Formats: sequence, C-alpha cells, structure tokens
Amino acid sequence: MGSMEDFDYPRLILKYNSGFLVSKVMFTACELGVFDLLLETGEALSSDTIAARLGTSTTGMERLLDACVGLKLLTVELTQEGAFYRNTEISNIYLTKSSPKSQYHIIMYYSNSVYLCWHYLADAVREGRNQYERAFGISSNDPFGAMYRSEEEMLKFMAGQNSVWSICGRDVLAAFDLSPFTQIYDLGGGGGALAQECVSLYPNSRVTIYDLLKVVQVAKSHFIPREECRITFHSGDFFNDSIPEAELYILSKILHDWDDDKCRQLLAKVYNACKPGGGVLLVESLLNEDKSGPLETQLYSMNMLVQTEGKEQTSVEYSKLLEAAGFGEIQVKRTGKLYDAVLGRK
Ligand code: ASE
Repeated sequence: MGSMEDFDYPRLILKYNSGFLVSKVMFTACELGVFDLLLETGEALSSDTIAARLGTSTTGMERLLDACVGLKLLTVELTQEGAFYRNTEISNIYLTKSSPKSQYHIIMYYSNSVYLCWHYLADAVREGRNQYERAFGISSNDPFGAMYRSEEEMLKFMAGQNSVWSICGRDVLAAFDLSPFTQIYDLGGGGGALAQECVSLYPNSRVTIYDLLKVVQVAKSHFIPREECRITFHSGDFFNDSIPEAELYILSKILHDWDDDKCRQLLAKVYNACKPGGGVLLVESLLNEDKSGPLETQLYSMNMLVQTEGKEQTSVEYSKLLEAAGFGEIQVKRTGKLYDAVLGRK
C-alpha cells in the first residue's frame, strides 16, 4: 500500500530539474542591471519603472522580478499603486557591479561563456574532453588559447577570477603563515587580485605575477594600480619559458586546468627554480578523499571537463604530485570555504 507521498513529484528531482533555470534567472537580472538600478535609486521601484529604465518589455521584467523575489534576491511590497521591488542585502553586496565584493563579473562569465560549453556536457562526458570545438568552433587542444580567444573573453575571465579572490583570497593566504616568504611568484596570477590580497596580508612580501604577455598587459592596464610597487610582473609561458628563482610559488587554480603529465612537468620546473627552504602553495578546491563531495567541487570538476584538460583533485592526489616533484613537509589546510590550501617545502 503506497501512501499519497509516493505519487508526489519527487522533491529532489523537481529541484534539480529547475536548477539551471534558477541560475539563468540570477544571471539575467545581473546582466540587465536590475540590482544596479535598485542600488542607485535606493528606493523601491515598480516593474513598469524598472522595465522603462532598463529598456525591456514590462511583461518580461515583471516575471523576472517575481522570480527574483522567489529566489530571495529581491523583496516585494504590495501597495495600492501596485508592486514595488527592492534589493536584498545579499544582492546589494554581491550582485551589483560597483560593490567591492561584487560577483558580477564571474556571473557574466558563467552566463555568457561557461554556459555555452555546458550545453555540450553529454558530449564532454562521451569524449572526455572540453567542448570549445562544438561551442565556439575553435580547437580544444589549447584550452587557454580557446578561453583567451579574444581580448574581450580574456578580460571577462580575468575580471571573473578577480571577483572570486575579493571574497576567498584572504582565507587561502591566511591558511598558513607565509610571512617567512618575502619573494613570491604567483604563477598564472592573471588579474592579480590574489597578489593584491597577499601584499595586503603580508606587508613585507613582494609578489611577481607570472603570466602570458597579453595577460600581463591587461593586468597592468586594468587591474593593478600603477602605484602598487610591491607587485611586479614577469611575462612568459610557464610550460615553455624559464621560471625565475623565488622563495614561494603560488599556484592558485592552476593544476586543476591541466592533465597529470603537465602538472608533473610544471611542478618539477617549479621545484628546480625554488630556493632551498622555499615552498609552493597550491590553492584549489579539494575533493573529499572518497570524492563524495563537496558538491561545489564536484561541479567545478565537471566544469574543468567542459572547459579545460584538468580536474579537481583530492588532497592526497595533490600531495602525491608535490612529492613526485621533490617537495616535502606537505601540509593541507581545508578552509571550510570554497578554496583550500596545500603547502610543500623544498
Ligand atoms: C579555471 C577556473 C574557472 C578555468 C576555467 C574556469 C572558473 C570558471 N571557469 O582555472 C572559475 C571557477 N569558479 C569559481 C567560483 O571560482
């Protein structure tokens, strides 16, 4: 005898069926500037006003706003004049362009670049490789050639990564006392938000952002203030060009981009360049040892499948890679947040 609940649409499946719709509602409200407008005006606005100010249809905007209320990204107040919408505190802090903790750029990157690759997830699983060819008609053999297929795409990616470090950077850098290391290279440091957190947390440190020439140029012109003299740049390709000597190398979300063979090559090169007594800091989202979670990390690993040639790994897997390159005294710090830290010493 089954109870009535047996015939309810299963909640878990219902939630997952609509999961991608949820993302796209938030992405779209961000992209159209709903949260920016509500922050700027500082008062509750009707859907008619929001639609007019943002140049959208009223029928579309009304539905978007109500869905945002359902997602707790907006609140609504019903008056005799109709419905009036406001940002929540979370939306003000994270979804507006101008906030110091803004996640706008990573959201735009997910919505307009990552999303297109995820359309081909089944193909990625069948083939075991990224989907740039299907999504954008470009070769998938060079993932960063594909991700940086235009200056605009590169800028979007760099701004997106920077917005993540504005929230998570401090925790991963504080996971270990890095103050003994003053001469630091951030390999693949991109837009430099992590380097900025580093010199702010460790005032005696000097950080060199090592990245491709075109990345360094954009980091200089768009992200790092000219007067920040504790941050310098070195342009190069860490697989093909030399890596200068330093006390500490930060590889933040680098190993997860590459296959095992390239990870080994890169770490061997870092070990050779590293001063004796120096170290390497891996910043990654760590999978549980049995890979049972965290869900966020499992999903990032799927994202690495559709976008790169790498994957998210466990702390034992990263430790083995470090040991194979010669590093010892390996310490793992799970921060309990999105990103964790692994330190190895030469
Ligand atoms: C990479 C990182 C990312 C390569 C491709 C990527 C991200 C999206 N696509 O090294 C960012 C991961 N997500 C967050 C919130 O950091």
